Amino acid sequence: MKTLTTLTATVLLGTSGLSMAQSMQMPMKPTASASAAAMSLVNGEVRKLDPITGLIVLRHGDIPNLAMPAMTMGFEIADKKMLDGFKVGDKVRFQAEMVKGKATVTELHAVK
Ligand SMILES: [Cu+2]
Repeated sequence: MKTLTTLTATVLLGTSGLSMAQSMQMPMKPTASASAAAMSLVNGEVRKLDPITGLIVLRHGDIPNLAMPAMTMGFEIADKKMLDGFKVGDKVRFQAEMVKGKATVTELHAVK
């Protein structure tokens, strides 16, 4: 009985360890998983972008996690590489967070 209990605990630990590893990989793999959907991507349209300075201006819908209504505004970009392939007028879905006091796009997806 004691052995069985220890085994169960080990299995549970192993499972939670795995899901933790998966969630830590999330920012690296912005694929359409259940977790990504739960992070409430926001609809937007590219109005301006500057890959040199890492600035993007988006006309965006409500951003619940920033308590922000729809507007057009500039964002920092978490990684300038994220702007690769985007151009003015592109429809996007994105995730924004406050990073060091600045509204920063942390995820950016093209909408086809
Ligand atoms: Cu805004």
